[in-house]
Amino acid sequence: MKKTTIFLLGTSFGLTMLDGAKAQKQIETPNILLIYLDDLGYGDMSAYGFSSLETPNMDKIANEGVRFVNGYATSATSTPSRYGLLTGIYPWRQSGVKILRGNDSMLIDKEQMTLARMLKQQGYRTGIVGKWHLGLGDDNSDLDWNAKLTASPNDLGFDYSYIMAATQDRVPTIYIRNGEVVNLNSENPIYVDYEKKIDGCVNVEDHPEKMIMHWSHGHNNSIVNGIPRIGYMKGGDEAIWDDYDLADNFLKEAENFILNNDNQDTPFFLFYAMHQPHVPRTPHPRFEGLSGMGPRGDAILEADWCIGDILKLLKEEGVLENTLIIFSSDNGPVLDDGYHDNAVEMLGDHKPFGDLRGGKYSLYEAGTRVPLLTYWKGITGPKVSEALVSQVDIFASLACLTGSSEKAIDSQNMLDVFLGRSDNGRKNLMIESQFNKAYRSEGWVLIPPHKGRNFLKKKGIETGISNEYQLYNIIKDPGQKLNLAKSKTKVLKKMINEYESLK
Ligand code: NG6
Ligand code: CA
Repeated sequence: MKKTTIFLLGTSFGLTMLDGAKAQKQIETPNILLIYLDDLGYGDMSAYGFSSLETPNMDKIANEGVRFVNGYATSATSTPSRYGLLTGIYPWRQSGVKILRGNDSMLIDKEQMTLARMLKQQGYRTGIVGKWHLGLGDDNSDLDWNAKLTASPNDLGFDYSYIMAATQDRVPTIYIRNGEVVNLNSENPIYVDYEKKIDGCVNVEDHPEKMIMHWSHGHNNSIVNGIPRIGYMKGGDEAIWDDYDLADNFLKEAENFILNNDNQDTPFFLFYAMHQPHVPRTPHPRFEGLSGMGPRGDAILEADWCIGDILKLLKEEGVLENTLIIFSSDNGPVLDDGYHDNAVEMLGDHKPFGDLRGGKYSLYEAGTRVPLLTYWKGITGPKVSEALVSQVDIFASLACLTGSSEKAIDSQNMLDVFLGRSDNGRKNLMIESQFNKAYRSEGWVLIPPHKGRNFLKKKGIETGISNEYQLYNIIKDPGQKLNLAKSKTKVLKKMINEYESLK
């Protein structure tokens, strides 16, 4: 891994030096560690001030780096947010970018520019460890888990990938390394079906007694390791993961990726896509009961511990000073997301949503406004930034940092903002829930009328959908309590015009 700083042009990072009439730009290539949690809410880590959990390692990144209070995922669910993060393109521009099943084909075209490909071009060794959820294989109608997959992260600029296909509540429940199922026994092939029950597979309907965890909604197909899941799966027993080892296993892979780079003087880019605190929540038994909030809280503590272990490794290896860490979450929090795990009952004073309205799946702020942190020892922070930034901007910002001329249509160069040197964030931002959009412009949020349910009863989350315009002053009213659409008609008109021209 890279321990020293490479100065390609100029001398002082981030500044433009005037050399006669010619401006030269400084370029740096630190290691880049992108830590991405799954469903971690704005209020879930203690640094944001709403949590009764103690997350010292996430807090270290927050308190020594830049902590964004107006940082957004592009979307209120996983697949679209990951698409926006990796491509720099708003996910709603491409049809079909919605929560994927475990056997859907890869959403991103193999030729498309991605964050990994751009950094690879700049000399990075690139890897992803953890949750993928952007589809695999060229065509899901003939997706064969028993052969090398025809499309995987390795076709999008990742030199190394060690992933779960979708989510831990979707089959197949297996690890995939560089496009091949890990520990596959060819005598016991894997079959996956999302349309119909596979004959002979252990499932909820035929074998309810095999469940050790119970579903509250949705997760009633195959049972793997006693946990009911979405989709049917049969075979592949040797390859099936241990749910309680997911965190340790991904951590080991992430750390090995960092360490294996030792003999090369190239920087690494690691997308450490953590699976916590998404359902089913199966923290390792050593975290059981530590949060007093049940598995959801314990899973967050487990994630925090993993992050601490990586920070320790970076320090021990002498590369913390030369590593830019970006930390965020793919969407907002949800308590009951389909399993009975006491997340609602044991919540206590903890506020996963912070002071925001809505949650995962929602057009209200808690759907997409997420923890967002940057930390580069000696360069960033400590700072709390109010600048408006989105994960979609990471592409252009890292392109600028590493001297790439690659561009992505929706990605704005926020490098100075991400490094805490400027407060000049985005002027506006499109926000997306499952199928609808909202629009933020500086201190205002517009939610246009949409059709659909305004409340997800089983999840206890307001969707933000209404048949009337909603307009909120998001600075004075972060909890979106007061709809000003009828009183602030001028602002409303301006917002509608801007929204219509963007969407
Ligand atoms: C939903 C699942 C939910 C979760 C989500 C994806 C049901 C009822 N709900 O369809 O449990 O898996 O998809 O979450 O099945 S995400 O964070 O990956 O977007
Ligand atoms: Ca998620």
